[in-house]
Amino acid sequence: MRKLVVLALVMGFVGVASAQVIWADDFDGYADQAAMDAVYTQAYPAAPALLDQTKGFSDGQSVHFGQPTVNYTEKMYKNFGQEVDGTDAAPLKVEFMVDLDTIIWSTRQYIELRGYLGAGYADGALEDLFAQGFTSSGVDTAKVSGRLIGGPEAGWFSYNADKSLDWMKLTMLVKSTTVEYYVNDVLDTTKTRGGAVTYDCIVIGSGLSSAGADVWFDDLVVEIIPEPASLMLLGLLALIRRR
Ligand SMILES: [Ca+2]
Repeated sequence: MRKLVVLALVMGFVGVASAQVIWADDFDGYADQAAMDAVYTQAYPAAPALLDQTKGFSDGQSVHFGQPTVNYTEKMYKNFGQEVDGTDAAPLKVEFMVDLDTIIWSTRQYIELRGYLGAGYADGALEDLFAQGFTSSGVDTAKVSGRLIGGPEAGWFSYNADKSLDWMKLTMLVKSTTVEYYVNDVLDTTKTRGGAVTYDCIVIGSGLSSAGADVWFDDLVVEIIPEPASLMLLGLLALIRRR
């Protein structure tokens, strides 16, 4: 009987501790550009964000941004088909790998989590936005850049972390009243988020001119992660089971 109770508890916490994946893409499964374009919407179809079939982080493919000379080029988005939000108990995580081939001030490429009044990209007013990547003005352009548009700290900001020529893992954790920005799993900056808003799409690429560096994004994950307390309990239960 006791074993059954422990098993039920473990199953319960496994349920709590399993991340709820909202969107995930390693860009590895696309046979060609058309296959990726069938999954994402290109904001500017005449100058699309490009599938790179020669380079990736954990595999051989990624999404690649060259050096667009004009605005309104190279940006794509994915609507989640649902509204999501994060809390302290269950943060909403946006994570991806990014690579640069040159460290130069003029790079403008990033990934954004957006929330519109309606059901997805450009459906009514833009209510909130968080970004990670690189921008070229109003920040220390030697560093990684981040952005939020709501709350008392709205605007672009510079990370503590420098840009790198190695693949970097960038992570945003949207919690109840804060957003945490991480580089390679290390907390870099914490900002106060605006009011309660739900999020409905992910946007890849700035759509802006971006001279000097090529940028690749890979291994994108948007998910709601379990609270650390649940993970700790799960670990404890696993220990009890082992004993
Ligand atoms: Ca990949």
